[in-house]
Order: sequence, then C-alpha cells, then structure tokens
Amino acid sequence: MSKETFVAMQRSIVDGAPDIASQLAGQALRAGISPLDAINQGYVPGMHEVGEQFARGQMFLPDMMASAEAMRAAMALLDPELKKLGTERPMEGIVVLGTTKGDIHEIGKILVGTLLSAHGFRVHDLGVDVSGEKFAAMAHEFRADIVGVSALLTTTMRNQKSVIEALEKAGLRPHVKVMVGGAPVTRRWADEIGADGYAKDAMTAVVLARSLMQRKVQHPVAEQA
Ligand code: B12
Repeated sequence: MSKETFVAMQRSIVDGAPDIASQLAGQALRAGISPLDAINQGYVPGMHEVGEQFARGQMFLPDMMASAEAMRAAMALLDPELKKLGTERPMEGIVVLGTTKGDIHEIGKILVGTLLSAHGFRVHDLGVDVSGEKFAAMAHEFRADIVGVSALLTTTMRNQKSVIEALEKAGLRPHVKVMVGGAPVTRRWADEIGADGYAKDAMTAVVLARSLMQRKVQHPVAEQA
C-alpha cells in the first residue's frame, strides 16, 4: 500500500470523515498493512494537523470533535487487530491507566492501553477525568505494578502530580511505578513531579513499561528505600 493511502488516512481525520477513515482502515488490514503503521503514519499525523489548525484558529471545537469521531471509527477496526498480538504472550505486568481529572482526552491513552495489552500487559483502563484517589483505589484493587497517567492539557498536567500524591497517601507508592504521558508532558516534567518515567508515544510506553517492570523485580529493596 502506498504513501497516498497514508495521506488519505490523514485527510480523513482532518476532514472529520468517519466513514472514509473506517473504509481506509479496512482496506489497509485487507492489504496486510500493520495496524500500527496505519495509526502512526496515517491517522496520528492527521490528529497533529487538527491540533495545529485548532491552535491557529482555522478549526473549531465541533471540527475537532468530528476528527476525534473519525479517529475512533478507524480505531474500532484497528484496535482488535492490535490486541490479537498480545493473546499468546506471558503476562508482563498489571497496569492501571487513565486520564487525569478535568481532562476528557482519551484517544492517545486508549492507544497506549491497546499496545500495552498487545505486548502482554494486563491493562485496566479507568477512562477519563479520573481523580488521584480513584487511581490509588484502583491500583490497590487490581494490585497494579504500574500506574499510567495521561494528560493532554497544560491545565490538567498538574493533576498527574496529584495521582502520585494520592498513591503516597495510600501507602502504595513503594510498590507501584508511575509513568506519565500526553502531548504537553515532557521528561523534565516527569522528573519534577517524581514520576518513574515518561514516554512520548504508545510504542515507547511499552518499552518504558518493560523497563519499569525490570526495575521492580531487580531492585525490590532499593525501591522501598
Ligand atoms: C482530539 C482532540 C480533542 C477531542 C478529544 C476527543 C477524545 N475522545 O479524546 C475533543 C474535541 C473532545 C477535545 C476537547 C478539548 N481540547 Co483538545 N485536542 C484534540 C487533539 C486535536 C488531538 C488529541 C489526540 O487525540 N491526539 C492523537 C493521540 C494519538 O496522541 P496523544 O493524545 O498525544 O497521545 C500519544 C502520546 O501523547 C502518548 N501518551 C498519551 N497518553 C499517555 C499516557 C501515558 C502513561 C504514556 C506513557 C504516554 C501517553 O502516547 C499517545 C499515543 O502515541 C489535540 C491536539 C494535539 N496535537 O494533541 C487537541 C488539544 C489537546 N486540545 C486542546 C484544547 C484546548 C481542548 C479544549 C480545552 C477545547 C475547548 N475550548 O473546549 C477541550 C478540553 C476538554 C477537556 N476538559 O478535556 C489543546 C490543548 C492546549 C493546551 N496546551 O492545554 C490541544 C493541544 C489543541 C491545540 N493545539 O490547542 N480535544
């Protein structure tokens, strides 16, 4: 499949056209294109363009919502294919994932969850607008190894810190690694709030989660210090 297909996928997101986005995803799968390539080279660049146009005032909220709808339509086909990859693998670890309080962006977080599942992690997705207390309660209930916190707004990033504080308050922090992500989040921010790691995209999140699991296993004593 050609570069034009990826460009058409990008266009379908910018145009907010769910039918076309879904049709192209189906075609890509039938042509043997990896679902991850379709996402990373087709649909996600479309989302970035939407964000840029919105920031320039060339697009408005309803347009952005239509683009999100188109992305969801494509993901409805691609997501199950990605998840299939994980069924044959040994369990790598338990992850509790969510978007911070005040924030309803979920597309990237869902993608992170899908890829973690596809690589053998058991993922409990708490959804969006999740308080620190809820993260802590669910981390306890599911015996999470890792808590993953997404934030897409500069105003909700600080709630990632609240999640860490809630884990500390619940006495869970020594047992749970925290990874953070989302468009405005940086490694520096992750360090500043005391997170264990930051990843810029879903595939890097898998690599990070694996390394956090290794740190958990190899340094259990140091971890509790
Ligand atoms: C789609 C979208 C929406 C949709 C969300 C739909 C949904 N169900 O998710 C809707 C229309 C609802 C929306 C609403 C708003 N949005 Co909006 N939105 C976007 C947009 C265009 C794309 C986001 C997206 O899905 N990207 C695609 C995914 C795949 O990428 P991603 O989310 O970054 O995720 C990847 C990485 O960040 C990372 N990652 C993500 N989470 C995590 C978690 C962990 C643990 C790890 C390790 C990694 C990780 O991996 C992901 C996969 O590779 C962005 C622009 C942008 N470039 O981000 C604006 C953007 C985020 N939105 C913005 C704004 C302003 C808003 C609104 C405030 C607008 C308004 N006036 O109401 C509201 C906020 C509502 C709220 N309270 O949350 C601004 C934020 C500005 C800022 N700096 O704070 C942006 C940047 C647009 C802009 N350029 O101005 N939005």
